[in-house]
Parts: sequence; C-alpha cells; structure tokens
Amino acid sequence: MRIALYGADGPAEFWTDGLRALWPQAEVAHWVPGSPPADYAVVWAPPQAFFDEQPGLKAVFNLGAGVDALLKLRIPPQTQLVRLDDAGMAVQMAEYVCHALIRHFRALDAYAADTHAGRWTQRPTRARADFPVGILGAGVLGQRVAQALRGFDFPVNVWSRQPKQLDGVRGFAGAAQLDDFLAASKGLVCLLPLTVDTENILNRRSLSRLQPGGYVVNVARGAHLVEADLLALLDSGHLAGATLDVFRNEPLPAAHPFWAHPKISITPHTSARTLREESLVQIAGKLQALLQGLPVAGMVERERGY
Ligand code: NDP
Ligand code: OXD
Repeated sequence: MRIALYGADGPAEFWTDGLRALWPQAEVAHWVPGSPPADYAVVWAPPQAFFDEQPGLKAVFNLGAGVDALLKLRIPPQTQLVRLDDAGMAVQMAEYVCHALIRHFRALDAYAADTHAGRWTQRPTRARADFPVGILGAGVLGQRVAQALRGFDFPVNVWSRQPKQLDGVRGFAGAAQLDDFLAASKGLVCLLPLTVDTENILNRRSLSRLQPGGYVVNVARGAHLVEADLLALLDSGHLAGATLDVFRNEPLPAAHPFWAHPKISITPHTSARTLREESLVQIAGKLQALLQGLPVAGMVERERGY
C-alpha cells in the first residue's frame, strides 16, 4: 500500500515518520510532481496536478475539517474523501470562541486600556440573558462551542440544515428559520462549511437581523462574510464588533482595513490548528475502518459540499 502526503503543516518528515509508525507495512512518501501513483493520500490544499497524476486513489484524507479547497478540484468520482472530525480542533475552537465573546461581553479590552493608563474604573455589569449567542452550524465544532458557551450560562441558539436537539440549546433549521434564529441572537458565531448555499451568508441583510449591539465571530471561512457589509454595520453602530480568524484572501493583504479597525480583532487562521498526533491517529483509524469495510465518520458528501 502506497500513501502520498501533501501540504501538511511543518516539515514533511514530521508527518511521513508518523504515518510510517502507524502503518509500518505502507510505503509513505511526500508527493512531488512525477511521484509514483499512490493508493491513499493525506493532504491539505493540494494542486490540481496532484489529482491529475493520481487517477487510482481509493481515498483522500483531508488534513482539516473544511473541504472547500478540495472540492474546487477535479477529483476522480470513485476516490472517497474523508475529513478530520474534531481531532483536537473542537476544544481549541471552544476556547477561541468563548475567549472572543467573553472578551467583548466583559469589556476586557476597555479594562486593559484603562489600567494601562493608570485608571481604576468599573464599568456597568451586563445581563447574560441579554447576550444570546447564535451559532451557524451545529456540527462537530458548533456543538462543542455550544456546550462550552452553555457552561458560561449564555443563552445559546444553533442553526443547521437538519433539526438538532441539544441540551439547553434552542435549535433552528433550514433557510425558513434563519431569520428567526438571527433575531433571537446578539452574538453570532459562524461555524458553517463553505458551500454554494453558505457563501456570503454573513451579509448586510442577515447581520442587520441580529439584535442591536451584535458581535460577530467568523471562524469558518472568509468567503462566508461580505466584508463591506460588516464594515458598514460596524460604522452604523448596529454591530458592536467582530473577531475574525479567516479571510477571503489569506494572508490578509497589508492594506486591508481589518488590520487596524478599532472594532475588529483578527487572528491569522489559527482558531483551531490541525494537531499531528491526534490527526494521524484519527486517519489511521479511518483507514483501518475503510479497509475493513466498516462505517467511517467524516465521509464527505460531494453533492452537499461538506
Ligand atoms: P460539520 O460538517 O461537522 O458541521 C457543519 C454544520 O453546518 C452542520 O451542523 C450542518 O448541518 C451545517 N450546515 C451546512 N450547510 C448548511 C446550510 N446550508 N444551512 C444550515 N446549516 C448548514 O463541520 P465542522 O463543525 O467540523 O467544521 C465546520 C467548519 O469550520 C469547517 O467546514 C471549516 O470551514 C471550519 N473550520 C475552521 C477552522 C479554523 O481554524 N478557522 C478549523 C476547523 C474548521 P447538518 O448538521 O444538518 O448537516
Ligand atoms: C480546517 C481549517 O478546515 O483548519 O480544518 O481551516
């Protein structure tokens, strides 16, 4: 069995050695143009040439949760696509989103500015009941974030395609319930996959439906957000601020207004990193299940786009 690796974070040996340790019987090699065809692949954002040279791939394991970049490519129809589900990302996402929302809710930046200026000032308290948080996407990551926010007693709403029943969380499903979901939320977290249905979903119309003083956290993909609409609603005061981890163009271009905007905090696509040990162990388990014909979690359904 031959396994090709492409695009993993850090030195290639870091990953090839790990795969060899888990699959000693496999031939594992970092892919370069002209490499011999492989049976399986472990990839992040490969070029089209990778698939053009690999017509016989049985399955591809994506080194991340989002498969939008992969689905832009021409991939043989019989090649199965498998994504990471959680693999250590859910807890990172939960801490990132809770940090962003609590930093805003507790005015921690304002306190930091005060104390750095030598001011001992107490700001008004806020009621958690007046800060319901809506999570777009109630999958592997969205559910973990919902659970973490409930742990801080925030009212939590989730929106998904299929209805969900989560303990202590109000569920909304489908396009017909999107407006009600937005109207019931002040904080908004985007944890949707990027698909034809979800591209540009954070726009003037949807963000205007949030309760006044809304706060947006986008940790999914930059193309979910219409940037000019966010800026306009921040300027108008309808939105109080935003934390953004993902952008249409990454790295964010040097002249982009988000860098220095006083109401926007940015991070460089780092809210939930792919962790080597967790990812390799998960991929080995999925490969084993595939080889045994057992069900595999995280199978990508190409028609639905995630
Ligand atoms: P999942 O596939 O587990 O969950 C996706 C959720 O979105 C599901 O609840 C699904 O609904 C819902 N959804 C999809 N399409 C629609 C739609 N049209 N209308 C309503 N709901 C919809 O994905 P993950 O939770 O694992 O990951 C989510 C995304 O997070 C990834 O696709 C990736 O883009 C991003 N991500 C970002 C990272 C970062 O570092 N910034 C790291 C990891 C992931 P249903 O449950 O009904 O299927
Ligand atoms: C992912 C990501 O999709 O890191 O896993 O963005």
